Amino acid sequence: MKGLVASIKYSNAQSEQLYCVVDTATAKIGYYRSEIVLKEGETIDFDGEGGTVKSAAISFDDAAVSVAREAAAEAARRCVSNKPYAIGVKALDEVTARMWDRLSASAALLLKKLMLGAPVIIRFHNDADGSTGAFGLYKSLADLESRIGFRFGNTVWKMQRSVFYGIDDASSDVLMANNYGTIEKPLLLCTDFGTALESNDGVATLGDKFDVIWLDHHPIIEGFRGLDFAHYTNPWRFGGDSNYTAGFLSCAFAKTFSEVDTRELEEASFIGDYSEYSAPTEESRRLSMLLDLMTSDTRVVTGSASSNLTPETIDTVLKDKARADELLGYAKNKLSEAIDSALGAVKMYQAGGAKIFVADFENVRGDESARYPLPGRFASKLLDKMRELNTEPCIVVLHFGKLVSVRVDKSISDKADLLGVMSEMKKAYAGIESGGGHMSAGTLKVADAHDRSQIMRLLVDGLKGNLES
Ligand SMILES: [Mn+2]
Repeated sequence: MKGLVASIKYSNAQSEQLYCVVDTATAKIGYYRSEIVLKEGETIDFDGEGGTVKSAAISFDDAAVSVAREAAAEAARRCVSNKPYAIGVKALDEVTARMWDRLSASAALLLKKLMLGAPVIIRFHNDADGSTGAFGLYKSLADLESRIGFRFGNTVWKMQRSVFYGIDDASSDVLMANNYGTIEKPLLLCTDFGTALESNDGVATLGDKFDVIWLDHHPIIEGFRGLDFAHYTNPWRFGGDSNYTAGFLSCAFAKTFSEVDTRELEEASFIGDYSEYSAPTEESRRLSMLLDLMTSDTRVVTGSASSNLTPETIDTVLKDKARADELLGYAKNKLSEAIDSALGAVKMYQAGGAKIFVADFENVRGDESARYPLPGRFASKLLDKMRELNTEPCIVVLHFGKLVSVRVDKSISDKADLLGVMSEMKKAYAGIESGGGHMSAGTLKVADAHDRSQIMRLLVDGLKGNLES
Protein backbone atom coordinates (compact mmCIF):
# COMPACT_ATOMS: atom_id res chain seq x y z
CA MET A 1 0.00 0.00 0.00
CA LYS A 2 1.16 3.50 -0.80
CA GLY A 3 0.81 6.36 1.62
CA LEU A 4 2.21 9.62 2.88
CA VAL A 5 3.40 10.16 6.46
CA ALA A 6 1.24 13.12 7.51
CA SER A 7 2.08 13.31 11.20
CA ILE A 8 4.14 11.68 13.89
CA LYS A 9 3.46 11.65 17.60
CA TYR A 10 6.96 11.52 19.03
CA SER A 11 8.07 9.19 21.74
CA ASN A 12 11.46 8.41 23.24
CA ALA A 13 11.15 4.85 22.03
CA GLN A 14 10.92 4.38 18.26
CA SER A 15 8.53 1.47 18.77
CA GLU A 16 6.11 3.80 20.62
CA GLN A 17 5.99 6.56 18.01
CA LEU A 18 2.62 6.85 16.34
CA TYR A 19 2.58 7.57 12.61
CA CYS A 20 -0.44 8.93 10.81
CA VAL A 21 -0.33 7.75 7.20
CA VAL A 22 -2.67 9.02 4.46
CA ASP A 23 -3.54 6.37 1.91
CA THR A 24 -2.54 7.96 -1.40
CA ALA A 25 -5.34 6.22 -3.31
CA THR A 26 -8.30 6.85 -0.95
CA ALA A 27 -7.15 9.87 1.14
CA LYS A 28 -8.17 7.91 4.27
CA ILE A 29 -5.83 7.99 7.25
CA GLY A 30 -4.59 5.18 9.43
CA TYR A 31 -2.36 5.10 12.50
CA TYR A 32 0.69 2.83 12.63
CA ARG A 33 3.64 1.93 14.76
CA SER A 34 6.83 1.41 12.80
CA GLU A 35 9.97 -0.67 13.12
CA ILE A 36 11.84 1.77 10.90
CA VAL A 37 12.29 5.52 11.37
CA LEU A 38 10.01 7.59 9.15
CA LYS A 39 9.70 11.34 8.74
CA GLU A 40 6.67 13.50 8.08
CA GLY A 41 6.19 14.20 4.39
CA GLU A 42 7.76 10.92 3.25
CA THR A 43 5.92 8.75 0.76
CA ILE A 44 6.11 5.10 1.71
CA ASP A 45 5.28 1.92 -0.13
CA PHE A 46 4.59 -0.36 2.78
CA ASP A 47 2.90 -3.33 4.32
CA GLY A 48 0.93 -2.12 7.33
CA GLU A 49 -0.59 -5.48 8.36
CA GLY A 50 -1.36 -5.55 12.08
CA GLY A 51 -0.90 -1.81 12.44
CA THR A 52 2.91 -1.90 12.24
CA VAL A 53 5.17 -0.82 9.39
CA LYS A 54 7.84 -3.50 9.14
CA SER A 55 9.53 -2.33 5.96
CA ALA A 56 8.91 0.33 3.37
CA ALA A 57 10.29 1.88 0.19
CA ILE A 58 10.74 5.53 1.17
CA SER A 59 10.86 8.65 -1.00
CA PHE A 60 10.37 12.36 -0.42
CA ASP A 61 8.82 14.79 -2.86
CA ASP A 62 7.43 18.26 -2.08
CA ALA A 63 4.86 17.81 -4.80
CA ALA A 64 3.50 14.67 -3.09
CA VAL A 65 3.07 16.64 0.14
CA SER A 66 1.15 19.37 -1.72
CA VAL A 67 -1.04 16.76 -3.39
CA ALA A 68 -1.87 15.13 -0.03
CA ARG A 69 -2.70 18.49 1.55
CA GLU A 70 -4.87 19.52 -1.37
CA ALA A 71 -6.64 16.14 -1.33
CA ALA A 72 -7.38 16.58 2.39
CA ALA A 73 -8.62 20.14 1.84
CA GLU A 74 -10.88 18.92 -0.96
CA ALA A 75 -12.21 16.02 1.13
CA ALA A 76 -12.87 18.45 3.99
CA ARG A 77 -14.78 20.84 1.72
CA ARG A 78 -16.93 17.98 0.46
CA CYS A 79 -18.04 17.29 4.06
CA VAL A 80 -19.22 20.86 4.61
CA SER A 81 -22.82 21.81 3.93
CA ASN A 82 -23.84 25.19 2.57
CA LYS A 83 -27.31 25.06 4.10
CA PRO A 84 -27.40 27.13 7.32
CA TYR A 85 -28.63 25.40 10.47
CA ALA A 86 -32.02 26.64 11.63
CA ILE A 87 -34.08 25.69 14.69
CA GLY A 88 -37.16 27.79 13.96
CA VAL A 89 -36.27 30.69 16.28
CA LYS A 90 -36.05 33.65 13.91
CA ALA A 91 -33.65 35.86 15.88
CA LEU A 92 -31.18 33.00 16.34
CA ASP A 93 -31.53 31.59 12.84
CA GLU A 94 -30.85 34.96 11.24
CA VAL A 95 -27.59 35.32 13.14
CA THR A 96 -26.61 31.75 12.25
CA ALA A 97 -27.30 32.41 8.57
CA ARG A 98 -25.11 35.52 8.63
CA MET A 99 -22.25 33.56 10.22
CA TRP A 100 -22.64 30.48 8.01
CA ASP A 101 -19.94 31.15 5.40
CA ARG A 102 -17.50 31.91 8.16
CA LEU A 103 -18.40 28.83 10.19
CA SER A 104 -18.17 26.66 7.05
CA ALA A 105 -14.70 27.99 6.28
CA SER A 106 -13.61 27.29 9.87
CA ALA A 107 -15.08 23.78 9.70
CA ALA A 108 -13.25 23.09 6.43
CA LEU A 109 -10.02 24.14 8.16
CA LEU A 110 -10.68 21.91 11.19
CA LEU A 111 -11.55 18.91 9.02
CA LYS A 112 -8.51 19.35 6.80
CA LYS A 113 -6.29 19.26 9.90
CA LEU A 114 -8.07 16.17 11.20
CA MET A 115 -7.73 14.44 7.83
CA LEU A 116 -3.97 14.90 8.02
CA GLY A 117 -3.62 13.75 11.63
CA ALA A 118 -2.47 17.18 12.79
CA PRO A 119 -2.78 17.74 16.55
CA VAL A 120 -6.01 19.53 17.40
CA ILE A 121 -6.56 20.98 20.88
CA ILE A 122 -10.13 21.82 21.80
CA ARG A 123 -10.54 23.97 24.90
CA PHE A 124 -13.97 24.62 26.35
CA HIS A 125 -15.12 26.67 29.34
CA ASN A 126 -15.97 24.61 32.42
CA ASP A 127 -19.66 25.25 32.65
CA ALA A 128 -22.86 23.92 31.14
CA ASP A 129 -22.51 26.23 28.14
CA GLY A 130 -18.89 25.43 27.29
CA SER A 131 -19.31 21.71 27.86
CA THR A 132 -22.46 21.41 25.73
CA GLY A 133 -20.48 23.03 22.93
CA ALA A 134 -17.63 20.56 23.33
CA PHE A 135 -19.97 17.60 23.61
CA GLY A 136 -22.00 18.64 20.55
CA LEU A 137 -18.78 18.96 18.59
CA TYR A 138 -17.56 15.59 19.84
CA LYS A 139 -20.76 13.81 18.84
CA SER A 140 -20.75 15.47 15.43
CA LEU A 141 -17.12 14.49 14.79
CA ALA A 142 -17.89 10.90 15.81
CA ASP A 143 -20.81 10.92 13.37
CA LEU A 144 -18.58 12.18 10.57
CA GLU A 145 -15.93 9.55 11.37
CA SER A 146 -18.49 6.79 11.07
CA ARG A 147 -19.68 8.12 7.71
CA ILE A 148 -16.22 8.50 6.16
CA GLY A 149 -14.96 5.24 7.62
CA PHE A 150 -11.86 6.28 9.57
CA ARG A 151 -10.92 7.83 12.91
CA PHE A 152 -9.29 11.25 13.12
CA GLY A 153 -7.08 10.76 16.19
CA ASN A 154 -4.67 13.30 17.72
CA THR A 155 -7.49 15.36 19.23
CA VAL A 156 -7.07 16.60 22.79
CA TRP A 157 -9.98 18.01 24.83
CA LYS A 158 -9.17 20.40 27.66
CA MET A 159 -11.61 21.95 30.06
CA GLN A 160 -10.74 25.57 30.73
CA ARG A 161 -11.08 26.61 34.38
CA SER A 162 -11.00 30.31 33.72
CA VAL A 163 -12.56 32.81 31.33
CA PHE A 164 -9.12 33.84 30.07
CA TYR A 165 -6.56 32.14 27.84
CA GLY A 166 -3.38 32.68 29.81
CA ILE A 167 0.35 32.30 29.20
CA ASP A 168 0.35 28.96 31.02
CA ASP A 169 -2.39 27.67 28.74
CA ALA A 170 -0.51 28.78 25.65
CA SER A 171 2.79 27.34 26.90
CA SER A 172 1.18 24.00 27.56
CA ASP A 173 -0.42 24.00 24.11
CA VAL A 174 2.88 24.86 22.42
CA LEU A 175 4.67 22.10 24.37
CA MET A 176 2.02 19.65 23.30
CA ALA A 177 2.31 20.68 19.64
CA ASN A 178 6.11 20.31 19.82
CA ASN A 179 5.47 16.67 20.54
CA TYR A 180 4.38 16.14 16.94
CA GLY A 181 5.95 16.28 13.52
CA THR A 182 3.34 17.28 10.97
CA ILE A 183 2.92 18.46 7.39
CA GLU A 184 -0.01 20.57 8.53
CA LYS A 185 0.08 23.22 11.25
CA PRO A 186 -1.59 22.24 14.55
CA LEU A 187 -4.96 23.73 15.38
CA LEU A 188 -6.34 25.26 18.56
CA LEU A 189 -10.11 25.61 18.95
CA CYS A 190 -11.45 27.62 21.91
CA THR A 191 -15.09 27.90 22.84
CA ASP A 192 -16.94 30.01 25.40
CA PHE A 193 -14.06 31.94 26.93
CA GLY A 194 -11.12 34.19 26.35
CA THR A 195 -12.49 37.37 24.74
CA ALA A 196 -10.62 39.70 27.10
CA LEU A 197 -7.47 41.76 27.32
CA GLU A 198 -6.26 39.28 29.93
CA SER A 199 -5.94 36.69 27.13
CA ASN A 200 -3.57 38.83 25.05
CA ASP A 201 -0.35 37.47 26.54
CA GLY A 202 -1.56 33.92 25.94
CA VAL A 203 -2.43 34.73 22.35
CA ALA A 204 1.00 36.32 21.89
CA THR A 205 2.70 33.25 23.37
CA LEU A 206 1.01 31.07 20.73
CA GLY A 207 2.98 32.91 18.05
CA ASP A 208 2.35 31.23 14.71
CA LYS A 209 2.54 27.70 16.11
CA PHE A 210 -1.19 27.20 15.59
CA ASP A 211 -4.04 28.01 13.34
CA VAL A 212 -6.82 29.11 15.66
CA ILE A 213 -10.60 28.80 15.59
CA TRP A 214 -12.23 30.82 18.35
CA LEU A 215 -15.98 30.55 18.96
CA ASP A 216 -17.18 32.90 21.67
CA HIS A 217 -20.21 34.90 22.67
CA HIS A 218 -18.79 37.18 25.34
CA PRO A 219 -19.08 40.90 24.60
CA ILE A 220 -16.37 42.14 22.23
CA ILE A 221 -13.53 43.88 24.07
CA GLU A 222 -11.63 46.19 21.74
CA GLY A 223 -7.93 45.51 22.00
CA PHE A 224 -8.32 41.75 22.44
CA ARG A 225 -5.76 40.34 20.03
CA GLY A 226 -7.81 37.25 19.21
CA LEU A 227 -10.23 39.45 17.25
CA ASP A 228 -7.62 39.45 14.48
CA PHE A 229 -7.74 35.68 14.00
CA ALA A 230 -9.19 34.79 10.61
CA HIS A 231 -11.41 32.24 12.36
CA TYR A 232 -12.67 34.25 15.34
CA THR A 233 -16.47 34.12 15.28
CA ASN A 234 -18.74 35.86 17.75
CA PRO A 235 -22.50 36.48 17.34
CA TRP A 236 -21.98 40.03 18.66
CA ARG A 237 -20.38 40.80 15.29
CA PHE A 238 -23.36 39.42 13.37
CA GLY A 239 -26.29 41.17 15.00
CA GLY A 240 -26.55 38.79 17.96
CA ASP A 241 -25.45 39.00 21.58
CA SER A 242 -24.55 36.82 24.57
CA ASN A 243 -28.00 35.20 24.51
CA TYR A 244 -26.73 33.36 21.46
CA THR A 245 -24.72 30.95 23.64
CA ALA A 246 -21.33 29.46 22.87
CA GLY A 247 -22.85 25.98 23.26
CA PHE A 248 -25.37 26.84 20.58
CA LEU A 249 -22.67 28.43 18.43
CA SER A 250 -20.48 25.32 18.66
CA CYS A 251 -23.41 23.03 17.85
CA ALA A 252 -24.30 25.24 14.87
CA PHE A 253 -20.64 25.13 13.80
CA ALA A 254 -20.78 21.32 13.97
CA LYS A 255 -23.92 21.36 11.79
CA THR A 256 -21.71 22.45 8.89
CA PHE A 257 -20.51 18.84 8.69
CA SER A 258 -22.96 16.69 10.67
CA GLU A 259 -26.69 16.44 11.14
CA VAL A 260 -26.50 14.76 14.55
CA ASP A 261 -29.33 16.09 16.71
CA THR A 262 -27.96 18.47 19.35
CA ARG A 263 -31.20 20.31 20.27
CA GLU A 264 -31.19 19.14 23.86
CA LEU A 265 -27.57 20.18 24.34
CA GLU A 266 -28.31 23.58 22.83
CA GLU A 267 -31.24 23.95 25.21
CA ALA A 268 -29.03 23.00 28.16
CA SER A 269 -26.60 25.72 27.10
CA PHE A 270 -29.42 28.30 27.06
CA ILE A 271 -30.44 27.24 30.56
CA GLY A 272 -26.87 27.22 31.84
CA ASP A 273 -26.14 30.73 30.58
CA TYR A 274 -29.57 32.19 31.37
CA SER A 275 -30.20 32.95 27.72
CA GLU A 276 -33.46 34.66 26.80
CA TYR A 277 -33.94 31.91 24.18
CA SER A 278 -34.24 29.31 26.90
CA ALA A 279 -37.35 27.13 26.66
CA PRO A 280 -36.53 24.42 29.18
CA THR A 281 -37.85 20.90 29.07
CA GLU A 282 -37.45 18.46 31.95
CA GLU A 283 -34.74 16.62 30.02
CA SER A 284 -32.72 19.74 29.13
CA ARG A 285 -32.94 21.03 32.72
CA ARG A 286 -31.60 17.73 33.93
CA LEU A 287 -28.80 17.81 31.36
CA SER A 288 -27.83 21.36 32.26
CA MET A 289 -27.65 20.56 35.97
CA LEU A 290 -25.63 17.39 35.36
CA LEU A 291 -23.12 19.25 33.22
CA ASP A 292 -22.97 22.01 35.78
CA LEU A 293 -22.04 19.44 38.43
CA MET A 294 -19.59 17.48 36.26
CA THR A 295 -17.71 20.59 35.13
CA SER A 296 -17.61 22.01 38.69
CA ASP A 297 -16.38 18.92 40.48
CA THR A 298 -14.81 16.43 38.10
CA ARG A 299 -13.95 14.12 41.03
CA VAL A 300 -17.56 13.06 41.44
CA VAL A 301 -17.47 11.58 37.95
CA THR A 302 -13.89 10.57 37.29
CA GLY A 303 -13.08 9.53 40.85
CA SER A 304 -9.54 10.68 40.18
CA ALA A 305 -7.46 13.71 41.01
CA SER A 306 -7.34 14.85 37.37
CA SER A 307 -9.23 18.06 36.95
CA ASN A 308 -9.87 17.52 33.25
CA LEU A 309 -13.23 16.41 31.94
CA THR A 310 -13.46 14.94 28.45
CA PRO A 311 -16.49 14.46 26.21
CA GLU A 312 -15.88 10.68 26.49
CA THR A 313 -16.47 10.90 30.23
CA ILE A 314 -19.58 13.03 29.75
CA ASP A 315 -20.84 10.44 27.26
CA THR A 316 -20.28 7.59 29.72
CA VAL A 317 -22.26 9.34 32.45
CA LEU A 318 -25.14 10.39 30.19
CA LYS A 319 -25.55 6.82 28.94
CA ASP A 320 -25.85 5.47 32.50
CA LYS A 321 -29.27 6.60 33.75
CA ALA A 322 -28.91 5.26 37.29
CA ARG A 323 -25.57 7.00 37.74
CA ALA A 324 -26.88 10.23 36.27
CA ASP A 325 -29.88 10.17 38.64
CA GLU A 326 -27.58 9.62 41.60
CA LEU A 327 -25.42 12.57 40.58
CA LEU A 328 -28.47 14.77 40.09
CA GLY A 329 -29.72 13.93 43.58
CA TYR A 330 -26.32 14.85 44.98
CA ALA A 331 -26.28 18.15 43.09
CA LYS A 332 -29.78 19.14 44.21
CA ASN A 333 -28.91 18.42 47.82
CA LYS A 334 -25.69 20.41 47.80
CA LEU A 335 -27.39 23.30 46.11
CA SER A 336 -30.31 23.57 48.47
CA GLU A 337 -27.97 23.40 51.49
CA ALA A 338 -25.91 26.23 50.06
CA ILE A 339 -29.00 28.35 49.30
CA ASP A 340 -30.23 27.91 52.87
CA SER A 341 -26.90 29.04 54.33
CA ALA A 342 -26.73 31.98 51.94
CA LEU A 343 -30.17 33.23 52.94
CA GLY A 344 -28.93 33.48 56.50
CA ALA A 345 -25.73 35.30 55.53
CA VAL A 346 -26.61 37.98 52.97
CA LYS A 347 -26.44 41.73 53.52
CA MET A 348 -28.89 43.90 51.61
CA TYR A 349 -28.44 47.36 50.08
CA GLN A 350 -31.29 49.39 48.59
CA ALA A 351 -30.36 50.87 45.21
CA GLY A 352 -33.13 52.92 43.64
CA GLY A 353 -35.93 50.46 42.92
CA ALA A 354 -33.53 47.53 43.09
CA LYS A 355 -31.89 45.47 45.82
CA ILE A 356 -28.24 44.50 45.99
CA PHE A 357 -27.44 41.39 48.02
CA VAL A 358 -23.88 40.76 49.18
CA ALA A 359 -22.63 37.49 50.64
CA ASP A 360 -19.36 35.79 51.52
CA PHE A 361 -19.15 32.38 49.90
CA GLU A 362 -17.04 31.08 52.82
CA ASN A 363 -20.18 31.31 54.96
CA VAL A 364 -22.21 29.50 52.35
CA ARG A 365 -20.13 26.53 51.43
CA GLY A 366 -20.15 24.24 54.43
CA ASP A 367 -17.56 21.69 53.46
CA GLU A 368 -14.12 23.15 52.62
CA SER A 369 -13.30 20.43 50.12
CA ALA A 370 -16.64 20.60 48.29
CA ARG A 371 -16.30 21.97 44.78
CA TYR A 372 -19.97 22.05 43.98
CA PRO A 373 -21.53 24.53 43.67
CA LEU A 374 -18.72 26.77 42.37
CA PRO A 375 -19.07 30.38 43.56
CA GLY A 376 -19.76 31.95 40.14
CA ARG A 377 -22.51 29.55 39.24
CA PHE A 378 -23.88 29.66 42.75
CA ALA A 379 -24.22 33.44 42.42
CA SER A 380 -26.62 32.81 39.51
CA LYS A 381 -28.61 30.30 41.52
CA LEU A 382 -28.77 32.72 44.45
CA LEU A 383 -30.05 35.43 42.11
CA ASP A 384 -32.84 33.05 41.01
CA LYS A 385 -33.79 32.53 44.64
CA MET A 386 -33.72 36.27 45.42
CA ARG A 387 -35.96 36.88 42.43
CA GLU A 388 -38.45 34.41 43.84
CA LEU A 389 -38.41 36.08 47.25
CA ASN A 390 -38.48 39.74 46.16
CA THR A 391 -40.70 41.84 43.95
CA GLU A 392 -37.92 44.35 43.11
CA PRO A 393 -35.19 43.51 40.57
CA CYS A 394 -32.09 42.12 42.27
CA ILE A 395 -28.31 42.02 42.05
CA VAL A 396 -26.19 39.42 43.80
CA VAL A 397 -22.56 40.03 44.73
CA LEU A 398 -20.71 37.02 46.04
CA HIS A 399 -17.15 37.19 47.22
CA PHE A 400 -14.82 34.27 47.64
CA GLY A 401 -11.10 34.62 48.30
CA LYS A 402 -9.77 36.87 45.58
CA LEU A 403 -12.84 36.53 43.40
CA VAL A 404 -15.98 38.61 43.30
CA SER A 405 -18.91 37.31 41.25
CA VAL A 406 -21.74 39.63 40.28
CA ARG A 407 -25.13 38.67 38.82
CA VAL A 408 -27.57 41.31 37.64
CA ASP A 409 -31.28 40.90 36.84
CA LYS A 410 -31.63 41.23 33.04
CA SER A 411 -34.39 43.83 33.51
CA ILE A 412 -31.91 46.29 35.02
CA SER A 413 -28.66 45.20 33.36
CA ASP A 414 -28.61 48.17 30.92
CA LYS A 415 -29.07 50.68 33.71
CA ALA A 416 -26.71 49.00 36.18
CA ASP A 417 -24.00 48.79 33.47
CA LEU A 418 -21.91 46.19 35.26
CA LEU A 419 -19.21 46.05 32.56
CA GLY A 420 -18.90 49.84 32.70
CA VAL A 421 -18.60 49.81 36.49
CA MET A 422 -15.95 47.09 36.36
CA SER A 423 -13.91 48.84 33.71
CA GLU A 424 -14.01 52.11 35.72
CA MET A 425 -12.88 50.18 38.78
CA LYS A 426 -9.99 48.62 36.87
CA LYS A 427 -8.84 52.10 35.84
CA ALA A 428 -9.23 53.62 39.29
CA TYR A 429 -7.89 50.83 41.44
CA ALA A 430 -4.61 49.02 40.79
CA GLY A 431 -5.51 46.15 43.14
CA ILE A 432 -7.78 44.58 40.53
CA GLU A 433 -6.07 41.86 38.51
CA SER A 434 -8.82 41.20 36.04
CA GLY A 435 -12.48 41.79 35.44
CA GLY A 436 -14.99 40.99 32.74
CA GLY A 437 -17.96 38.96 31.63
CA HIS A 438 -21.41 39.68 30.25
CA MET A 439 -23.89 42.53 30.85
CA SER A 440 -25.60 40.52 33.55
CA ALA A 441 -22.80 38.31 34.87
CA GLY A 442 -19.26 39.33 35.68
CA THR A 443 -16.24 38.41 37.75
CA LEU A 444 -13.54 40.54 39.33
CA LYS A 445 -10.26 39.19 40.60
CA VAL A 446 -8.34 41.17 43.21
CA ALA A 447 -4.59 40.86 43.71
CA ASP A 448 -4.89 40.66 47.49
CA ALA A 449 -7.88 39.06 49.20
CA HIS A 450 -7.51 41.61 52.03
CA ASP A 451 -8.54 44.39 49.64
CA ARG A 452 -11.83 42.71 49.07
CA SER A 453 -13.98 44.83 51.36
CA GLN A 454 -12.78 48.01 49.66
CA ILE A 455 -13.46 46.48 46.24
CA MET A 456 -16.92 45.40 47.35
CA ARG A 457 -17.70 48.93 48.49
CA LEU A 458 -16.54 50.42 45.17
CA LEU A 459 -18.60 47.88 43.29
CA VAL A 460 -21.79 48.36 45.28
CA ASP A 461 -21.39 52.16 45.12
CA GLY A 462 -20.81 52.03 41.35
CA LEU A 463 -23.90 49.91 40.70
CA LYS A 464 -25.97 51.97 43.14
CA GLY A 465 -24.86 55.22 41.48
CA ASN A 466 -26.00 53.96 38.07
CA LEU A 467 -29.29 52.58 39.36
CA GLU A 468 -30.17 55.74 41.28
CA SER A 469 -29.22 58.16 38.50
MN1 LIG B 1 -21.14 30.99 27.83
